[in-house]
Amino acid sequence: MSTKRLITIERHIQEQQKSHPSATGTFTSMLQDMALAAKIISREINRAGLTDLLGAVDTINSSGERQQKLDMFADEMIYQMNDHTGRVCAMASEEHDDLIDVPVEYDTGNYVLLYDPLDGSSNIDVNVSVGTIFSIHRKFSRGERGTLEDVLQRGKRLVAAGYVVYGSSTMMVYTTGNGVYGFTLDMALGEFLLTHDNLRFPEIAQYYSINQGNEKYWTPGIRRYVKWLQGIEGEGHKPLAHRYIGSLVADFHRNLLKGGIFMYPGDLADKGKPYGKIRLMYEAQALAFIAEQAGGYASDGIGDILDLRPHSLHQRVPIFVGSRDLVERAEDYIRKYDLDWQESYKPYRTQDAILK
Ligand code: P6P
Repeated sequence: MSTKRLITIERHIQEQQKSHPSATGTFTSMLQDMALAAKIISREINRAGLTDLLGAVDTINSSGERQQKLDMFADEMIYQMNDHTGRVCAMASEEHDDLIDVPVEYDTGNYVLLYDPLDGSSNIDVNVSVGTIFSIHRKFSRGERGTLEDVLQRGKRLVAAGYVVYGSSTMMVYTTGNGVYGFTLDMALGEFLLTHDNLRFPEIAQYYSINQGNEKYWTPGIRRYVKWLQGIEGEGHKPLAHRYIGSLVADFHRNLLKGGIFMYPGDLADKGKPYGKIRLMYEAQALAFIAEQAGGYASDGIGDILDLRPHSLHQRVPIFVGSRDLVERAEDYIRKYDLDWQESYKPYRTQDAILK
């Protein structure tokens, strides 16, 4: 029996609160309730095949994707954990077109919760890892109720971010700005236990993640950068291995532990996804904050994703996230070979926020 200290996520979050003198129990309880939601979602994912929770419903989300039953379950679970607590002034979810207001019968609080309740859900039916992504901003608008301004904040202003990966085991990884910590769910105890203390990207990266099926739409810079990653172009360095699960959280998590880069670039300007596929507000910002806290970096190909001034709730963003040296090299290739793409992307990148 290991004599190492068993630290539950609840206790770790309490400890973390002490390093935030201004933090109140509210913020701590939000994180603890996210852990509870993760346990409940994990249980449903693990038995989905047996309780007819698999498969799609006939609604479409903001991304134009057919919603899976477990998407809806996860979304409702996270919403119900927070709508009545008086902790949040507003929420935003991939599964809702608009800002989610706190019901008028409940008090509001000083935080905004953004979440993708079940990312990669199209993989559920084939038993591939999926994930939950969340991040927390502090309210700054003057009114009692939250506004879109409270949601559309730059990633640099995040107070917390995390994800849950529902894989061979269920793990919750979070940061409040003092490093990144990973917890593994002990199903017998029903507790998330600290298993990855102060996670950092390894010095040497092993993997690169990109959908090779989109190669015909890659810009010249991406094409050349991938050749560099493969060791075909460049100074004769060791090639990286290609790993692409098609589930952002799972790919990000593996790259965080083993070193690597996840990319979903913007396509050639006149193709399907000139700004990529990943959403800034409830996917990219959270992973960028975690990556930065773990010694990595996240870029849209031009600059730090955490510096981007958001303009809309479901705005997409090209993303290069992971080991800092790999992300910076991607920026170099784009800067050198993708001037046309940069010119076509910049107006979208810097457009004014739509607050009405
Ligand atoms: P593609 C899942 O739908 C998702 O948003 C991410 O989890 C994943 O990384 C990406 O899309 C996969 O997209 O176009 O490569 O299938």
